[in-house]
Amino acid sequence: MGNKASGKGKKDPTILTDEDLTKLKLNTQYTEEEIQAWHTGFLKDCPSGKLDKKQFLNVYKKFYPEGKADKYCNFVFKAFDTDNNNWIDFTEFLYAVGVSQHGNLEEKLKMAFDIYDQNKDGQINRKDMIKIIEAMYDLANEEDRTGDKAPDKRVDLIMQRLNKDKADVILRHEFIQGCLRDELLRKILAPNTALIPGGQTSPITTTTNVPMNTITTTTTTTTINETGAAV
Ligand SMILES: [Ca+2]
Ligand SMILES: [Ca+2]
Repeated sequence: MGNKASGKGKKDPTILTDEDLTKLKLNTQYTEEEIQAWHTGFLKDCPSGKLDKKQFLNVYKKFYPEGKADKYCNFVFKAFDTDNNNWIDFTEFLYAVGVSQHGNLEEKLKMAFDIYDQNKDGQINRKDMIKIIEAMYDLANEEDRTGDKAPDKRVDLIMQRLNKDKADVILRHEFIQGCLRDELLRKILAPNTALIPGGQTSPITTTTNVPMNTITTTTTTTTINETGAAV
């Protein structure tokens, strides 16, 4: 086995290497033909092979003309950009789409965790969580942030239910186990559910015809109100 693509960032992002293909076949349910087709579409929208934050944000903005998408978009972008190089390459992109389309609940929750865990150290704290709740409110154009809707109140509730050992941070397995056993938590925390109130679809990019809600997937069919919070 060669390791020609091991030097990440050095390889040509427009090229789908054998290594990429193998990885994607292993980690998604797409066939080789499907992967190739996605790749062609991806390059049409992103000829450089790089989906950058600006482009990503433009899609979100179109989708949420009333809301302020910037913050939330940043969270999602960072979660998709698993190697932290500030652009989404094709493998990162298709992995995210794959989880959205075919992932089981646990895989989707893992992705939700990644959205919360912005510094990628495998844990989320109160501050992280408050930020994302605020970003969700922005996205939904929620003005009322008082009483039960206050982000810190909401986070109190989450921490209470999620954080059984009362530590300051929530680890990945705590998050996943907590959301799996607690539907209310899932409603609040699975941001991909909250992201698409009403379950609209929209192209993530103009020509790849990836429905937005396959990228930002619905984790469950739970009902979410306009604030992105559990009803
Ligand atoms: Ca990247
Ligand atoms: Ca973290």
